[in-house]
Amino acid sequence: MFLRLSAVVLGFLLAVSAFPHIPTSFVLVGDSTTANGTTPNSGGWGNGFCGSTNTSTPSSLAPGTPCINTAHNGATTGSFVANGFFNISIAAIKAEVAKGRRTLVTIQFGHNDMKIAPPESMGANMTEMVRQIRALGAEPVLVTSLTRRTFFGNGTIQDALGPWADETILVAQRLGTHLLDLHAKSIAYCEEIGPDAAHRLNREPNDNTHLNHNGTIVFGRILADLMAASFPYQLPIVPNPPLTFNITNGIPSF
Ligand SMILES: *[C@@H]1O[C@H](CO)[C@@H](O)[C@H](O)[C@H]1NC(C)=O
Ligand SMILES: *[C@@H]1O[C@H](CO)[C@@H](O)[C@H](O)[C@H]1NC(C)=O
Ligand SMILES: *[C@@H]1O[C@H](CO)[C@@H](O)[C@H](O)[C@H]1NC(C)=O
Ligand SMILES: *[C@@H]1O[C@H](CO)[C@@H](O)[C@H](O)[C@H]1NC(C)=O
Ligand SMILES: *[C@@H]1O[C@H](CO)[C@@H](O)[C@H](O)[C@H]1NC(C)=O
Ligand SMILES: *[C@@H]1O[C@H](CO)[C@@H](O)[C@H](O)[C@H]1NC(C)=O
Ligand SMILES: CC(=O)N[C@H]1CO[C@H](CO)[C@@H](O)[C@@H]1O
Repeated sequence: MFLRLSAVVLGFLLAVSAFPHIPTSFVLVGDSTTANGTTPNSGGWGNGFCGSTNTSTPSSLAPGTPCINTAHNGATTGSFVANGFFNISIAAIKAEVAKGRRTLVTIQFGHNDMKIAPPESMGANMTEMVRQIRALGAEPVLVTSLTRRTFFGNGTIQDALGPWADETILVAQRLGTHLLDLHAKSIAYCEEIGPDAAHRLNREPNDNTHLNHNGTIVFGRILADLMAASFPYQLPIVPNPPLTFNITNGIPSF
């Protein structure tokens, strides 16, 4: 019975992923917890979501789906614009929209914004990013900050990013954008797998912020599943049932 049911579920998932979608592109905007990890003090979920031939990281997307990671380590919403990185994002968005593609743009900040200003400052800057992205004919998708994997002795996550996640949610509600609550989902999963397994996903043993290869696979899948749920049956996201099973059930994959 279980096998039969699994076969039906698998068949359904394959059918969904094979469905001819509107040509879609993704552009990622954010800090090091989204970035591709090419520089030290970097490495987020972007490679696991987009895939990376450079690091042999499998993609969460159907083959041929453009996914352009413009996230930059150390960036706040303010410095991302002031240092010209947002202009690089804008150029990528324009190029994808010009090809007639539905272009989804993720925006995730907080890790560095929290070091310099209250949440409302990030919120105001995010609001302006959303306005500009919409003006280009693309769709902003707000993402709450990936959690740091720092634990209290009792096994709960020591969360400092909460107010910045809440601000992101507030901006999404005010502006009516899609919202992926990566902050809540990543806290829940890290608390379920516990500190030892969570720290095996660290880029360096004592770096609880950035992700190694296995970490980008896990959190890239969490992002992909949140995205697929937010746009049901619309996106060229390829399911990974065994990895999603581990994530949903709090089982460490690595
Ligand atoms: C990583 O991201 C940076 C900044 O966007 C970009 O310059 C670089 O080409 C990317 N590297 C790879 C291997 O994708
Ligand atoms: C938001 O942008 C303004 C400049 O427009 C900048 O002064 C401020 O520091 C930025 N806030 C954050 C949190 O980056
Ligand atoms: C980004 O592009 C705009 C429009 O071309 C320009 O006015 C602005 O100076 C650019 N920002 C940076 C930091 O180069
Ligand atoms: C865990 O410890 C922290 C820090 O002492 C405390 O704030 C929190 O309430 C505790 N949580 C639980 C579930 O015991
Ligand atoms: C799921 O977790 C198990 C137990 O750690 C592991 O052996 C397996 O490789 C994981 N599967 C995936 C797809 O990550
Ligand atoms: C990733 O997981 C594999 C399989 O468990 C393991 O062999 C490898 O050492 C891990 N990589 C890192 C960087 O921890
Ligand atoms: C993160 C990573 O492995 N980056 C490598 C990508 O490839 C270039 C050469 O093309 C290397 O210099 C980077 O170290």
